[in-house]
Amino acid sequence: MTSSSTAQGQAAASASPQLRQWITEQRRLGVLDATLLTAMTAAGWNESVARAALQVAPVRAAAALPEPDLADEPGTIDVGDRQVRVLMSMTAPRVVLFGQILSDAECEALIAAARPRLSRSLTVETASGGEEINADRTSDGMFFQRGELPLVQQLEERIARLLNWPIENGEGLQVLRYGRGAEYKPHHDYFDPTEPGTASIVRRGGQRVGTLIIYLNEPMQGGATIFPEVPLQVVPQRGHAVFFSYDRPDVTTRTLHGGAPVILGEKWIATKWLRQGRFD
Ligand code: PD2
Ligand code: ZN
Repeated sequence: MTSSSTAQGQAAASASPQLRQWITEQRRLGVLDATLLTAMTAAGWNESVARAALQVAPVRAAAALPEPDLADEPGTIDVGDRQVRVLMSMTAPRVVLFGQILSDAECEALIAAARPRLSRSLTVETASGGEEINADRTSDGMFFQRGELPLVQQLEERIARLLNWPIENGEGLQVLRYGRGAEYKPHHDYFDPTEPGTASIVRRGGQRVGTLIIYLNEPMQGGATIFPEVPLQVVPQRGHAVFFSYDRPDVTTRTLHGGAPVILGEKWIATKWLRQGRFD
């Protein structure tokens, strides 16, 4: 490799995912690369980094997915106010297991804030676009508004940095409690495009493209998150999180997953679903 191609490679590596995503979005809006280069250098970007970013940024936003930066095989990822551990990753399906996304005290605080607001979980009913009680999902749950509490805001900022995905594309954080025997039978998190209600659901924010399930406590027995087609079983550990993404709303993503019944104790999780676009 020549020294100039090494320098180019270094410049490309310093073009942050956020910068690349911004370029892709501007291109989608019809802004020419020459205009983008002027804007980036005016904003203080080094010109070679800006040129490299233009080269590596995807041309079409549709291909972009939430994704942690694992190219250099890091053991931890800096999310601003915390180092999140990378514990396991696989590519097909894309599943990554993280540690220490929340401290024990933060897990307790989220549970305490959510507990008084729990009610029986509903599932989105794609046949109509409404919500319904579903025998496949026997947990209790609640949603926080985005940024509703400082802790929620902090967690959302961590997730955005961890997965290189805008906060605005996230649904409100959902907290779920599974008592003994409660479960969430295997399902996909994307909305089935063949169902009549899906068109109205995806009008706000587009399809779901990724899920982060954060474990807030540890059931004594049972309650694993399962991916039957992989097969993979993630045992809940407080402060850990499992992430998976799906680039199309189709079974071939092999992202079928469920919450196995809790046998002993209870299970608390927080789920962040990520959409293609702004979920306002
Ligand atoms: O609680 C779980 O492990 C689980 C399993 C499947 C949660 C979800 N899906 C979800 O929140 O989408
Ligand atoms: Zn799910």
